[in-house]
Amino acid sequence: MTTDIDQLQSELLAAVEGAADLAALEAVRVTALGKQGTVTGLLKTLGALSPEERQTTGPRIHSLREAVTEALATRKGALDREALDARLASETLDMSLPIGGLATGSVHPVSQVMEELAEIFADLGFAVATGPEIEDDWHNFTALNIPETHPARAMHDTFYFDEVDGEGRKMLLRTHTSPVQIRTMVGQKPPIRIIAPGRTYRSDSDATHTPMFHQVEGLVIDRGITMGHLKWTLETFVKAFFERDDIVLRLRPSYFPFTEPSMEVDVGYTRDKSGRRIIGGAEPDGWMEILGSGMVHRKVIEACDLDPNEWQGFAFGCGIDRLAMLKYGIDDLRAFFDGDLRWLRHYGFAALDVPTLAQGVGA
Ligand code: 2NM
Repeated sequence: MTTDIDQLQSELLAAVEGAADLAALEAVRVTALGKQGTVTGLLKTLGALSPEERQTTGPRIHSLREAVTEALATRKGALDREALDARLASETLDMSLPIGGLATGSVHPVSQVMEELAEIFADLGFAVATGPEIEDDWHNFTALNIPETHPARAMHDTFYFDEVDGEGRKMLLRTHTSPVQIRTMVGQKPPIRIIAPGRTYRSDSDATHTPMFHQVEGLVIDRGITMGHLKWTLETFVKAFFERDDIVLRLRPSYFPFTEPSMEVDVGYTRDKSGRRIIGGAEPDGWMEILGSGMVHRKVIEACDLDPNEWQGFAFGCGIDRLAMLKYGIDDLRAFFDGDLRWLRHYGFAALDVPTLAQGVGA
């Protein structure tokens, strides 16, 4: 009997040790401790033994059961850990994988530049304002001191709708973002500091003009605003945008109906070794026009129900598409709106890899 029990114990412990997985271990458990199990069978024989035999054999069988139970628990713990390790190894998600392999899109250069503009002007205290792309001729023209006879109002320049709005105003696709400035001046009390970026529309189509293009305009209205504030703001903006300090601006007198005085703003460029124009340089080789600006005309301030003797301001406007071309070296405007995936992959920015002002645009 004694040797049977010893023999059985070493067989069972070997089987427990040898169980390759949880299913095999469970099979060993049933073989030993199940209803028909070998150890269970031995326990059942105790009742038929004489009291003396029970005293010697009983403890041996119980210790057999304990040894097997403990071995089963130990082995189960080891197999559970192995199973968890295998799962962790096969199910990990590598958070450091480059998104290039997973990303399905990229940030368009126009969106990229809009983000940069918002960031630069936010630092100067400007909010971003938006408005409808379908406008009425009061907000787009009349309030801006653009006369009925002005060529910009002509059918061949502006996209008009057949309908008029509830107040009998002609409906059109806005030709600039200036109506956003008008809506802001009508709707909120000065001081005002905003930029208005967005889509604009003109009936124009050639190598350098698309019927839809993007503009950003800026507006400051406060007491005692001067041309000095305008010049400093534009200089600060241009230097931040092109990321160099040695940029010279040239202000040329000009004419816009909505500003007086008005001026066009040129940036000085120099040439690199291969003769390409580079924005900036203390001693410019030539000038590129990039902005229009001026002091907001008192008739515009009056049209928005503000007193021009109390409130003055400056405004400016420029083409975002052109800014993007100059900054990122893109030479074909029409490709901006073709939706060619190869172009977007080449010129697009990764959503999580947006160049910041601190980081620069790199080589
Ligand atoms: C430009 C040039 C000059 C301009 C003026 C206004 C407003 F609404 F305040 F009168 N908004 N934008 C402006 C002035 C725009 O773009 C070339």
